[in-house]
Amino acid sequence: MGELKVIKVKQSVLANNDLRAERLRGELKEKGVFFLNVMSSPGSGKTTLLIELINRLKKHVNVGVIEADMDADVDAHTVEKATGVRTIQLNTSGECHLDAKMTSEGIAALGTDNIDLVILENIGNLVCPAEFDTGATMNMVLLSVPEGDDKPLKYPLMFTRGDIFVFTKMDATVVFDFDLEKAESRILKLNPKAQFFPVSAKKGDGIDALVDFLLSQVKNA
Ligand SMILES: Nc1nc2c(ncn2[C@@H]2O[C@H](COP(=O)(O)OP(=O)(O)O)[C@@H](O)[C@H]2O)c(=O)[nH]1
Ligand SMILES: [Mg+2]
Repeated sequence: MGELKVIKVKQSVLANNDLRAERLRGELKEKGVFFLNVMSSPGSGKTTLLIELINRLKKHVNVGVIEADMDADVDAHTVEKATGVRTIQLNTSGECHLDAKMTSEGIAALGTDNIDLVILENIGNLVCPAEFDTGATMNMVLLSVPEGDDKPLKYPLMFTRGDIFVFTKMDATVVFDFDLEKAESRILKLNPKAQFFPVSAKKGDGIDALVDFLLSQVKNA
């Protein structure tokens, strides 16, 4: 019997994706567009936080939004209605991640004329989106208080991929035993350069600090 041929499909898919993502990052940098990829589990507060952020950011920079979901378009309607900024919906037809090709198509559909900051609300999932470089300038990962401070232990790749980490629903610490210091030290073990922003979108706590940080990044990009 001859030797069995084994083809490492996933590796080549990821290598191709990395190339495409680098190309997209370069194109956006040339155009002066900052691309923020927002990742977290479903229900952790992405849409709610983005509305709060965008309504403050839009006074200083021009924002465009890409909402990604497997099939739905409810978040795109919600964000557009609440912020008035240019928003499109990407549907992946059942795929649980976005790759650089899909984000390139999304950004082309959104259009980058007069846009300084493109925000992508990625598909709610702590596993698949972490595997694919979208071409983003920065990855912002959310962890909500009700999910628990152990999630960096269970989903290490996601917590390695993030550049900044937002602890959401901090108002809920009164009913959940979420330990902020434990969460931070677990993330720092995976990702020593991680930066943290505890917020409550419901109460408004911590939002201004995150807005100031994002503005400084967009303006210095
Ligand atoms: N208590 C509390 N609830 C929040 C906060 N942010 C979002 N939520 C709620 O969490 C649920 C999911 O929020 P959503 O923004 O849709 O999460 P997404 O699925 O990650 O986009 C909704 O019922 C929100 O009202 C917060 O800061 N505090
Ligand atoms: Mg959402």
